[in-house]
Amino acid sequence: MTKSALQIARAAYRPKVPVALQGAVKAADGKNTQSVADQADIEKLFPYTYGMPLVTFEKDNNPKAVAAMNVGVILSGGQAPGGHNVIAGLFDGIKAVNRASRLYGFILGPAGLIEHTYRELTADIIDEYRNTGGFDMIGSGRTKLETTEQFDKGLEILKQLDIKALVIIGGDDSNTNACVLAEYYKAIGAGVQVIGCPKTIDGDLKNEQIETSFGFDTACKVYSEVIGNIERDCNSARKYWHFIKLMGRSASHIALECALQTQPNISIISEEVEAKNLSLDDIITDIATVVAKRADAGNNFGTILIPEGLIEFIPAIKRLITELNDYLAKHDAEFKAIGQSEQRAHIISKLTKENSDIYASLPEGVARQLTLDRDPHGNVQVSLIETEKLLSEMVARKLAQWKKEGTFKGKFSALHHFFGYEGRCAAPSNYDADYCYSLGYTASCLIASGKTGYMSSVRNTTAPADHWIAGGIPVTMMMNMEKRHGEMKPVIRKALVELDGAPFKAFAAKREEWALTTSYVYPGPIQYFGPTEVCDEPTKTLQLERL
Ligand code: FBP
Repeated sequence: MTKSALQIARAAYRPKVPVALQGAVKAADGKNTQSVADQADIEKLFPYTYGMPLVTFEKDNNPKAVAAMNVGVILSGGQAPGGHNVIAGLFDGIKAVNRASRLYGFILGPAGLIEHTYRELTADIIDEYRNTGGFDMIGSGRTKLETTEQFDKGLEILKQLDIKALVIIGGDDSNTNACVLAEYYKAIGAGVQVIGCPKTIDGDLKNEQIETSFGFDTACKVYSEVIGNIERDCNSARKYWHFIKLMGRSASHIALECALQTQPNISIISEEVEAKNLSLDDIITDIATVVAKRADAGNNFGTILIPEGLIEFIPAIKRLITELNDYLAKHDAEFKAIGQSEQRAHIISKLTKENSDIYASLPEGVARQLTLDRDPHGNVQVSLIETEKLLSEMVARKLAQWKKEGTFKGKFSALHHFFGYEGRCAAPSNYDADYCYSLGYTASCLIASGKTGYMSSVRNTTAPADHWIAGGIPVTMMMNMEKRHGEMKPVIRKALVELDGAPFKAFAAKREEWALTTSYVYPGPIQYFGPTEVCDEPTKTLQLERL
């Protein structure tokens, strides 16, 4: 395989690790824990894994010999930079405990466990992938691991390979399922531990114990680089408004972080839209007002960031999506049997008056996108909805009306971008390379300590890496009950942007200035070699949260 010069140089990078992980470790159990809410319900559903203590790893000066262990690993869900380093850390960790330990990777996500497709990950394979982006070492997938049939099928191969523990690297849904699996295997005495690792570029798997999910740092830096480049182009040509949609599914953490890094003219934060009960027209009016004000100052250009989940947070559209979800869940086959040209009219005729009116007012393309297949977790596939075009089209209409009325005298020409997939497989930044390696290594320590139903955790990550704290958090601690597909389910609480949190407040204090002035910041590409302030800086979000 031909490699780029950077790939070759980067392969030699040695991730920085916490002091505690630099030799033999022992687990120190902390206080017993409780779930963040709905304690009685969660305890009832997880009698074997509820209430376990927090764990911290410390240096062990009198290590005992540990038997070799076979471990399985799964990458679940969307790609996120650093996944290969989690696996490398896990591999090095189990080998440090006993050279005879073995690691098996299940192919293409949870499906590999159910279908018994796997490969043994030997040292030469691991070395090929150290510090690289992507999940291609074993692939990933979105199959949900949720039924006892799947768990039992998985157990067959785990037993066949004499696997003592399974590490599931995934987001909130995958880690919830990992915990259900841990509970089940413990309940039936299967003798297989299950450990989770917090992955997702979306940044929405975090809480008091999990500072951030891996991949968020690198993905935001990649997007901020290109947003900065666009801003500079925008400020050079001075003739376009750039509407940039950013991945992140529901939460707006990516949009907020990129706004803090690049200081665009407008950034929409979905959580604020919902809290203020804004309508689509309110959002359009706000954007058009900034466009008009900038035009008055002779600036017919600007940059707007839009979180991909926005439309689900506009309360009226959320109600529409809820009704659409219910309708499509019950009448999927009937709906699919209707010709595409008839589908819009069909939906309009089936919805309640309020929702039908909103649906009818949406541009054709967006209306159709709202009826496309849901993902396996039942979510609308927001990355397929062209919100950036929806907004610019409606802003253009509003400005045309204002022009007729004589209140807008400028020009408005829009360009559209969507940044998502470009950032998910980038070579991990130093932060993600170090963080991921430590998460994987910590997972091996949790396994060696006999833990199950835990998520690997590495904290204090705004400090230099040797001061980071490695440990484990019982997954049940992060859970609450939420309605999913009409039923109450135990799930890890998703972290949305907090409007009283430091990152949002820092943005809100500056956004009016950024709207009217041109205060763009150009972060440039991720640097892998060079001074620490250029190469190792964590996200602004994390720095502000930990002030
Ligand atoms: P995860 O939550 O699985 O990490 O996925 C994140 C994400 O990149 C979202 O930001 C995006 O909406 C979605 O995946 C896209 O899904 P797909 O890769 O299936 O197109």
